[in-house]
Amino acid sequence: MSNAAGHTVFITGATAGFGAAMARKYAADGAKVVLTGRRADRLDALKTELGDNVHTLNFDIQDQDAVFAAVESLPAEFSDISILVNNAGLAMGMGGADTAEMSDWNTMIATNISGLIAVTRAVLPGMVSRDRGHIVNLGSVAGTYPYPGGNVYGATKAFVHQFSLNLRADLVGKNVRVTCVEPGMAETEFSVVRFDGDASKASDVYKGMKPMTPQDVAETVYWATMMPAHVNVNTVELMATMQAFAPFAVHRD
Ligand code: NDP
Ligand code: 8X3
Repeated sequence: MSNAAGHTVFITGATAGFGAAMARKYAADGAKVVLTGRRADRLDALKTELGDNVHTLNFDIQDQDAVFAAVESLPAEFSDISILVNNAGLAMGMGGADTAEMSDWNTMIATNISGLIAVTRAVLPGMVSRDRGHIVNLGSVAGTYPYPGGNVYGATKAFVHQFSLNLRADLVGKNVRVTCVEPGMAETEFSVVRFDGDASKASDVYKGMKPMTPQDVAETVYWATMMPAHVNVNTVELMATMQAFAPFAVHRD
């Protein structure tokens, strides 16, 4: 196993949760990190905390022009991205498909799918031309196992899973690896966002069970990227020990 010195790691959604934990992990291990998100104050705080090896980019991933402009704007010392972590994403609502807000569905698609592919498209040519790279996409167990209210969120994560495999297909023979990391329940701001700022509904999600932590997921991403160069970890699914699978639903009269 190598360590992260000599890497430039571009992490989307670094202002909270998994992204912030990954920023700390890679920076502590000697990487340069490029941290993105919409909350500029949090990016500034991370820069103050983590020091000179940090460059921040403040943009909304739903704005594809802003994505390409942000990647173009990188100063030379941060432009040779060797690891891209496509982490920014969100769930909005848990209503049924017949009552869910179209605007929530559109925001999830614009962020989890359109934003993720834009960052990938902006960063990938540099990786291919340098013949060095690793893209880690944040999928979810929700992309594999359906649950009530998971409708469009789960479908966006199924896209992330398949996009990751298809990237592998396109990149075979090039020195660019692709991994999809697919966690289950982990306590971050995810549920606060999902329930539109309702902190008590969000904390109920994790009541009486031990969820995973952002550090657990950061360790997993780090592990996949630090495997020797001839190994590609395709997919990692991880869950809290206290979480498992539902039985099939059967409606009876
Ligand atoms: P958090 O809500 O804690 O963090 C989400 C991050 O995404 C924030 O930094 C946020 O930054 C960023 N983000 C969201 N929307 C945008 C946007 N439009 N433009 C730029 N950045 C954006 O959630 P998690 O850390 O839990 O989630 C990270 C990823 O992991 C997501 O893709 C999520 O779907 C996935 N995931 C989460 C699980 C969980 O249980 N927590 C389980 C499985 C997968 P800002 O608001 O500053 O823009
Ligand atoms: C988040 C995990 O189980 O809340 O992607 O859908 S779950």
